[in-house]
Amino acid sequence: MDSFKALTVETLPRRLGEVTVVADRVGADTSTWKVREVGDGNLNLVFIVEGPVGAVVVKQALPYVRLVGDSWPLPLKRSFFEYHALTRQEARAGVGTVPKIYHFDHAQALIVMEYLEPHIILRKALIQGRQLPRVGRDLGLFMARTLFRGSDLSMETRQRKADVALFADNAELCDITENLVFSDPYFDAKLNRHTSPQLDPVVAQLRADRDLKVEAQRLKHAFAANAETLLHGDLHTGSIMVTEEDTRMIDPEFAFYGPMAFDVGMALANFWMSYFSQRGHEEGSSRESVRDYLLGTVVEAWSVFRTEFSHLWRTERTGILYQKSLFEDQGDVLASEQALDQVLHALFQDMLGFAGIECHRRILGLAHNADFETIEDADLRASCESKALRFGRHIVVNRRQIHSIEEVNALARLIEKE
Ligand code: SR1
Ligand code: MG
Repeated sequence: MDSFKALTVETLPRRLGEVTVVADRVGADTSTWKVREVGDGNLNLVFIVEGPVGAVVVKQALPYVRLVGDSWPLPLKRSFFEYHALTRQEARAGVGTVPKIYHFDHAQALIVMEYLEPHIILRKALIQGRQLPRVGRDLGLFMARTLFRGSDLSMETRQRKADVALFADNAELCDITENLVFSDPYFDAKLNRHTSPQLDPVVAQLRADRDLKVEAQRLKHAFAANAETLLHGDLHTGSIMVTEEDTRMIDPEFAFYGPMAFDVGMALANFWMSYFSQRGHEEGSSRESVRDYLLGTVVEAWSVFRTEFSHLWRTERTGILYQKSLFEDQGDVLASEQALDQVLHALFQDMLGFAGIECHRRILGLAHNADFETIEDADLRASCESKALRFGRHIVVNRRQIHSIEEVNALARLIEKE
């Protein structure tokens, strides 16, 4: 087995030209290949390889965190987890919800996959003020199908336990989330940064907020201890590629078995952050309709998620939890509906908690969002960020008193107008 070597634009054709499936997709004569490195994420190399026959994407893990450098080593095995997560997501959510995989090389930590064109990253589209009509529905379906079908509500339990054990080895990526998401934002951690000194007073207030810190740790406890389903693990708007007609979820290298509400909370938080950032992108023309679109998309994603999850509950509940033999087979359909309501209610509350935490870490922690970072005017940026921080605090701490997604959006509108 060849030892790992990071690819470059120059070495890639030689290294992949002999892989039949790649040559078939791009063209056999590697001298005709055009290779670009386009990775702008925090961790990996990403190449687009184009040739006379077609194009592919090559994603390769590096043995360290790209954003920070080789002072922060990170295992290559994350590529193995990404590959296995993509295959499970495609099986559970359907062909066309994730990129097609053409080739996986374990030793080189690389995945050759479908080049999605003319797709762009959803976050970039939202910063431009584009309103993608399919994304709420597609995201809601994807989350319901992957989260339900990866859980003990659906899977054969021995197989699920084996899978939990397999993904438990993605511990270093979980460690990143456990620290960067749940703890660092709430104290003066070394890797923290916030770009606007104007935020100093609100940051100090959050870090002194006992209720918030206790809730953040309760949510961290759920993240670390509740191996409920196979999560994407990093489902934000930078992990979604879109056109007007198509939506694909990418980048599940943080995949592991955790609480269902984590993916949903992280995804919706990024729409709410986009909402609070829009004021910073108005440049003379109002973004009111974009703001309405974003809150509408949140409602759609959540209600499609709920409806599809409920449908799967009623039609595919083949696992060890809430067995039909206890409920429907005894003629007690209402018991099954009561249990479903309770599961969805708990999921909604935890979703709000995870969403609020995600808002905080993207403004105060190491890994920020371009939604805010690309606002040049420092005062305007700080005002947008401060609203998102206050919104986040409210939905974390008061999540048990909030009963509908419309209530959350009404709160967002109130804070946005302040
Ligand atoms: C050091 S990695 C920082 C962040 O980038 C990834 O996309 C995840 O969101 C992670 O938290
Ligand atoms: Mg990523």
